[in-house]
Formats: sequence, C-alpha cells, structure tokens
Amino acid sequence: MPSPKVAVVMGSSSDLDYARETLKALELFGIGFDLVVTSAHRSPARTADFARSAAGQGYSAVIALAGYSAHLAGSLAAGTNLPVIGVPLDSSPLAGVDALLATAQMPRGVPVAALAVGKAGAYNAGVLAARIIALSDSDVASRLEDFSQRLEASVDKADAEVAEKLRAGE
Ligand code: RP5
Repeated sequence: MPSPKVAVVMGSSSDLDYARETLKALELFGIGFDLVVTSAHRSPARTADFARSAAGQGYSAVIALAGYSAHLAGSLAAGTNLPVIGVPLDSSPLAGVDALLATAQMPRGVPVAALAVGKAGAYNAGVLAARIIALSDSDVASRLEDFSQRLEASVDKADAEVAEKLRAGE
C-alpha cells in the first residue's frame, strides 16, 4: 500500500504558522504531505488547476487554511471530489468570523468540513485527515488509538496535578 499523503494548501505564505500546526499532527500519524500556497482570489486559475489534479496526485484529502473572506476551501471543493477540510484563520480584523462563515456556509452539493477557527482547527485538520485515512490504513488507525489514549491520560494527569496544588495550598 502506498504511504498516505494529503495536500495542505494555504491562501498565503503568511498562513505558515497555522499550517505548522497541521503538519505537526500529520507527522504524529506518519502521514505525508505537500505544502502549497495558492489563493482563491489572487490566483484562481492556479487554485482550480490544483483542485482538478489533486486526486491524480494521490492525495487522500485536501486541507485548506485561509483567512479573511476565505474561499479557498470552497474553491478546492468545487474542483475535486476528495474530502476537503477547511480551516478558517483569525488573520483578519474580524478575528476569523469572516473566514468561518465563508468556509462553513457552502451551498448544497459542495461540502467542506469546516473546523474551528485558528490553530486548534489547524491541528485538528491533521487529526481529521488521519481519521479519514484510518478507514483504509491500519497503521494510521493504530496511531490514532495511541493518540486518543495519550489524550485521555493527559486529562488524568491534569486532574491529579490540580488536586496536588490544592493539597499544597497553592
Ligand atoms: C487570505 O488572506 C490568506 O489566507 C491570509 O490568511 C490572508 C492574508 O493574506 P496576506 O495579505 O498576508 O497575503 O487570503
């Protein structure tokens, strides 16, 4: 089985710090990626070409991160039947409310999986891609199991730490 990979698409190079969160999650699950800059508004032809060629490039999903009036995820979803995961970014004066609405409010028939605004959404995009890939990849499925267990253990640890602080009078 070829190793899984996804496309991580940013609307601008200024989105890189957000995309790093996505890459962090993808690396955790052993999922490869290509990181691409293309803009729905500034380079519409390049964006459409990328969407049309995405399935042929072997991606399992496309992750789109964009701020302001974020049409990137929707534009990509218009040109591919791959699952498109959209991350609205809080890079504008409206703190991502604009991008959230533009990413989530897709018309019937052209879905985008719209995630949380900002870095939590960017990280979760990698986790959601892993969940999609895990449907047909047992290695990724088993890494997801470990991930969930570590997440749960971190809550137990936080609970114990808070109790300890209270006992110590902090
Ligand atoms: C969006 O506009 C990009 O995704 C970015 O979040 C925002 C600002 O882009 P720059 O003006 O910094 O290139 O399209």
